[in-house]
Amino acid sequence: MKIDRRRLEQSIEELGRIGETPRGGLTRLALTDEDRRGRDWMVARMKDAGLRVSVDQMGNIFGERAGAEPLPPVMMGSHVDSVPTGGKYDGQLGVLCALETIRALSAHGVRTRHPVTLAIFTNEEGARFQPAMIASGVLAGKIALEDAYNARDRDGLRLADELERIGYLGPEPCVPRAFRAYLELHIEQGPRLEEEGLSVGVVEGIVAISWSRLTLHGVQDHAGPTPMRSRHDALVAAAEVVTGVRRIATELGGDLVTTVGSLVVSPNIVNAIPGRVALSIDMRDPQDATLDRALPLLDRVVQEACEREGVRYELEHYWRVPRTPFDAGVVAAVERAAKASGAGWRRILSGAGHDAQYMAALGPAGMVFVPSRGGRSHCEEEFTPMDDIEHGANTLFLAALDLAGRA
Ligand code: HGY
Ligand code: MN
Ligand code: MN
Repeated sequence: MKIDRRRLEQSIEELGRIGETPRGGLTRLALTDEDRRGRDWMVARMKDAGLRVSVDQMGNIFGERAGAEPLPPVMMGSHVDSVPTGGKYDGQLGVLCALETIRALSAHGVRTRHPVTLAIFTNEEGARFQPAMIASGVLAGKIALEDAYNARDRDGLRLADELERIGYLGPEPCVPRAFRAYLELHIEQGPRLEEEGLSVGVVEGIVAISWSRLTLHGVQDHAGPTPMRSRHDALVAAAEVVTGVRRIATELGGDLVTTVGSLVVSPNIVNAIPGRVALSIDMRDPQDATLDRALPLLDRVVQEACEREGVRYELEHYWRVPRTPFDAGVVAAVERAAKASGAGWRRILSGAGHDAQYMAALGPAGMVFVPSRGGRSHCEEEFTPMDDIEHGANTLFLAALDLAGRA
């Protein structure tokens, strides 16, 4: 038994057109009108597939295919929101391969013992509202609903109000729910599978992640008459923080990665000394202990940069997800499925965060990776060949069938 490659390819093309950018990428930020259109398209396909669709308080969408027995479901999911000028595969592939798995079960007339549920999680990317994976975080009981509701985007709009506005503030409580297993197919977003000519990654776990936000308060002044000796330039301090964050990664070495991805300057004009800079720091490592060493180094980098420039600051380490090992039984089921699919595969660790990270706190979870061309992601160049997608989707299908059992 296999998935239907053509039907899957067509769904990828159709969903990929909602929020498509002129260069063939995707901008579908959480809770925007494009996100609403993407959600509506998915809900229509889930109903076409005969699923019982429900929406919870965080806008997470669930589509359940009944099982022969009243057992906890095998859940498969991912996200449909993207980063700005992102790609059409991050998140999209996970929900569409899960949909295709369900369609294939029906096409082959398979009744499973456990129900099979498709899940679509809100705001996985953390691009519009922070932190990332906020809705699976609430579902896992790791983030308070009120805190999530009060998250604001750069225009000051509240997450709850935007959920309401697009019509996806659902009635179902967003609370932990039992499941037999959670499976997520996702692009690797790194170079390993492609370098080794493999189609499938059997994911053993996800790295530890830390997000911090830093606001630097200098003295806004005129770029002309203000003597250099009396300046307190928030952007000069920020520049030293940016290079200091990179230095932490080079000094601690290993697999630690550090990134300043967002930097907002005000007043951000040619002829004024920047009075305020807000920036983000993302740090990740396979070991929590390394992040525990890196964070005090970050504190020191910020303190020294601000002392040199006479700038005040607020630094908040506001999000931390521990290194997440996946359930050995689910990883073994994914490995069996990869072997049965005939694809080239290897075990692999995820350097990107996923909703599976929070779902692993609730029950047995695992992931299936497919390659990223050139290892690229979170960019319009993001791409995965259909042959690899087919292998990954068949692996997901076989793993879900293995875990759900045949009636
Ligand atoms: O940040 C991440 O790793 C994911 O793309 N949200
Ligand atoms: Mn993703
Ligand atoms: Mn992503």
